[in-house]
Amino acid sequence: MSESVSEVVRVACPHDCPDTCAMLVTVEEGKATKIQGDPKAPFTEGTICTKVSHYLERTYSPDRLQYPMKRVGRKGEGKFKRITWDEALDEIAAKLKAAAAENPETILPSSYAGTMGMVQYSSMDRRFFHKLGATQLDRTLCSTAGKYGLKATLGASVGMDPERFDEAKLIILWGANPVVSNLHLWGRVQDAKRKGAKIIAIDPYKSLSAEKCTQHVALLPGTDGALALGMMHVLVRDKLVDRDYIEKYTLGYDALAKRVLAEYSPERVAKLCGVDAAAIEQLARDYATIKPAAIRLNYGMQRHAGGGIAARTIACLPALTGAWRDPAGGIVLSTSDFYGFDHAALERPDLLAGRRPRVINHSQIGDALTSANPPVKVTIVYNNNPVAVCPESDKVIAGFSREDLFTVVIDHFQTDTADYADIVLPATTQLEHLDVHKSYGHLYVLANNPAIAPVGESLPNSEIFRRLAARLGFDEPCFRDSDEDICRTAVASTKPKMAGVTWDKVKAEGWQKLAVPARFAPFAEGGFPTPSGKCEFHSKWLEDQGIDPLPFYNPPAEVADEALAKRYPLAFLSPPARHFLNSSFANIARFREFEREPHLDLHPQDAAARGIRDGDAVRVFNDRGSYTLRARINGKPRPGVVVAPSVWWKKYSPDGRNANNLTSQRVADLGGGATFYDCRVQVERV
Ligand SMILES: Nc1nc2c(c(=O)[nH]1)N[C@H]1C(S)=C(S)[C@@H](COP(=O)(O)OP(=O)(O)OC[C@H]3O[C@@H](n4cnc5c(=O)[nH]c(N)nc54)[C@H](O)[C@@H]3O)O[C@H]1N2
Ligand SMILES: Nc1nc2c(c(=O)[nH]1)N[C@H]1C(S)=C(S)[C@@H](COP(=O)(O)OP(=O)(O)OC[C@H]3O[C@@H](n4cnc5c(=O)[nH]c(N)nc54)[C@H](O)[C@@H]3O)O[C@H]1N2
Ligand SMILES: [Mo]
Repeated sequence: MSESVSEVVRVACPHDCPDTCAMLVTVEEGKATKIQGDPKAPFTEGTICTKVSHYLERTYSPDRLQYPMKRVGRKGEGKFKRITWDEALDEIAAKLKAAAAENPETILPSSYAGTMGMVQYSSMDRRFFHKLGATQLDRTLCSTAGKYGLKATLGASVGMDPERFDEAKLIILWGANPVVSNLHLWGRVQDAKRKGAKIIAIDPYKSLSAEKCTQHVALLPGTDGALALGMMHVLVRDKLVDRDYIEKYTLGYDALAKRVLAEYSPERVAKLCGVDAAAIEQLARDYATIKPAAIRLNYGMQRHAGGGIAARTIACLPALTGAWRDPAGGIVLSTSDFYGFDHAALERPDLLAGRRPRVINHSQIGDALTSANPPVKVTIVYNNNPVAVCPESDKVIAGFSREDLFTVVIDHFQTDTADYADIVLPATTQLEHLDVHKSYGHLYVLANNPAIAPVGESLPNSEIFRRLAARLGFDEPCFRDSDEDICRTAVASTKPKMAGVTWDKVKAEGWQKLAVPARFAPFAEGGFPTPSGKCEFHSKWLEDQGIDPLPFYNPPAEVADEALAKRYPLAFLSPPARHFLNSSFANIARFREFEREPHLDLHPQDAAARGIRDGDAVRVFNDRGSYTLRARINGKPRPGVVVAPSVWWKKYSPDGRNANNLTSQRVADLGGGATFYDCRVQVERV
C-alpha cells in the first residue's frame, strides 16, 4: 500500500484459468480506480477478459463480506450476526482443539481454487492442517484424471508452449473452449487461422469456439479415447507415422500398432463416437500431413469415467507423427509441471510427523459429510463453494445441514455454502493481499502486489491460519512466516527452469519467464519426464496399478449405459458460462445480466420429441435430483445432448438448485477425478 496520490501496482489475476494474466491497477488516494492487462506481458498482451476487467466491482461490491459473523438462523437460512475477530477465532480454535483431542481426522479442510496464488491457495493453510493431522482432501474437482493421464504418457503435466500456437498450420481444439475459458490462447489460434491454418474443434457441443473453427467434429461425450485410437489406426495403416521419431523417442510402438490395427478400425470407432468413418480418416490424414500440428487438449474431455485413459491416449498422437519436432507442434493440457516451485517448503508435509491421516475425495464430499466414519465434525471451507460446485448437491447439502457439524466459511461473499456456516469470515481479494503465481497455460511466474488496504475487516487466508495456529500453540517458526517469506520460499528453487527467477525481480517487474529457450520445443529430441525418458505408449506405471499398459478405449459410465439411456435418454453437459468463473462472479448482477438466466441448450429434434418450445421453462432430472431452467432451442448440442452453461448459484436460480443437483459423485479411471459431464438426464416442460 502506498501513500502517494496515484500509482500503478503490478498484480496477477488470481482465478482458476490457464491465462493467469499480468495486470496493472491504478490506485488514487488509496482507492483502486482502474484495472488493465499489462501491455508488456507477453501472454496477456494488454487484454483481459470481461469478467476481470470488472474486478474492481468485485472488490468494492456492496455485497462483500466485511466482518466476521456467527449464524443465528437455521443452517442454510443465511441469517447471521456480526462478531469480532477475537470472538470468531477463539470459538473456532476451541472447536478445533476439542475435535483434535478426540481425533484430528474429524477435521476436514474444504478448499479449491478460488485463488491460485501460492500464499492464499496452498501454504499456511496446508501447514496448519498438516500440523493438526486433519483428514486430507484429495482435490479432484477439476483436472486430476487428465493430469494422471498425461503422467502415464508424457511423465508429467507438460507440453508445447502455448505461445507458439500462432505458428501452427493445424490446430485441434480437443474438448476445449478457449473463447470462453482460455481467451489469450484463442487470440493465437485466430492469428494462425488468419495465416491459413485449419482449426478443428472436437466437442459434442457447438461452443463459442467450435462455431468459429474451420471444422467441427461433434462426437458423443466421453468417446474421445476411441476417436484417437481410430486416428492411430489410419496413421499406422497408411504409414503416416514418423518412424525415426518413434524409434528414437518412444516406447511400445509395435504393440500399440498391432492393437489399433486389430481393434480400432474407423468403422468401429465411428459407431462408438457417433461420427462418420470418413471424418475419422480425414482427421487422421490432416493430423499427419499438415505441419506444424498443435493440439489444445482441455479439461472438458476428461470429466468422464474414462477421462484419464482418454487423455493418455490422445497424448500419444504427437509422438506418432513427430509433431513434437516443431515448437508449434505437440499437445498441451497443462504447463504446470514445468515450474520448479518448492511445494514441500510451502506446504510442509513433514509436519504430519509420520501420521497418515485418511484422505477424502473432494468429488465425493457429499458422501463424506453424510457417512464418513469417523464423522467429520469440523470443516473449514475457503477458496471453494462446494454447495454450488461439487457433484450431487442433495448429499452435499445434507452434509452441510448436519447440526453436529461445525462449519467455517472464509470467502468474499455470502455464497451458497456460506449459508450453511456456523461462522463466516471475510477474506481479502487479490487487490488487498500479496501473492506469487504460476500458470497452467503459459510459462511465466507472476507477482501480485497488494494495491489497496483490506476492505472492511477482511483478512488474507494466510493471516487467518497464522492467527489460528497461534491460538492452537503451534510454535514451529514456519507459522510465523510472513506472506513475503512465503513468496520467497515458493521461487527459491534449484530446478533448472527456475534459474534466474527471483522473488525480488518478479515482485518489481510483475512477471518473469521460466528459463526455457526462446523457441521452446520441449520434446523435439525426446527427453520426456517419464521413467524411461521416452513417450510411453506402453506404461509400466499403469501396468503396476493393474491397468492395461497400452492405450485402450475406456467408455464413459452413464453416457455409454444403454439401460440407463432408456430412462434418461439425454447426455447432460454443464460447462463454464463465459461470464462466470466456476461459481465466482455468478452473484454479481452485471455478470448475471450478461448470462441472462439459467438456460438449457437443446437440439430441435430433442425439443420437438418432448413438445418443448423455445423459451419454455423445463425441468431436467435424473435419479439424483432435478432443477428448472429455460429452454433454448438451437443446433448447438448434437442430438441426444443437452447443455447448461454453469455454474449458477443456487440462490439466484429459479428453484434454488443448479446443474450439480444432477451430476454424480462417480470418479474417473485415473486420479479420482470428477465426472461432471458423464451424466444422463430426461427433460420435460413444466
Ligand atoms: N469464462 C470462464 N473461463 C474459465 C472457467 C469458467 O468457469 N469460466 N473455468 C476455468 C476452469 S476451472 C477450467 S478447468 C477451464 C476449463 O476449460 P475447458 O476445458 O476449455 O472448459 P470446458 O468448457 O469444461 O470444456 C470445454 C469443452 O469440452 C466440451 N466437452 C464436454 N464433454 C466432452 C467430451 O466428452 N469430449 C469432448 N471432446 N468435449 C467435451 C464442452 O462441451 C466444452 O465446450 O476453464 C477455466 N476458464
Ligand atoms: N456442474 C459443473 N460443476 C463444476 C464444473 C463444471 O464445469 N460443471 N467445473 C468444476 C471445476 S473445473 C472446478 S475448477 C470447480 C471450481 O470450484 P471452486 O474452486 O470452488 O470455484 P468457485 O466456484 O469459483 O468458488 C471459489 C470461491 O472462492 C472464493 N475466493 C476467491 N478468492 C478467495 C480468497 O482469496 N480467499 C478466500 N477465502 N476465498 C476466495 C470465491 O469468492 C468463491 O466463492 O468447480 C467444478 N464444478
Ligand atoms: Mo477447473
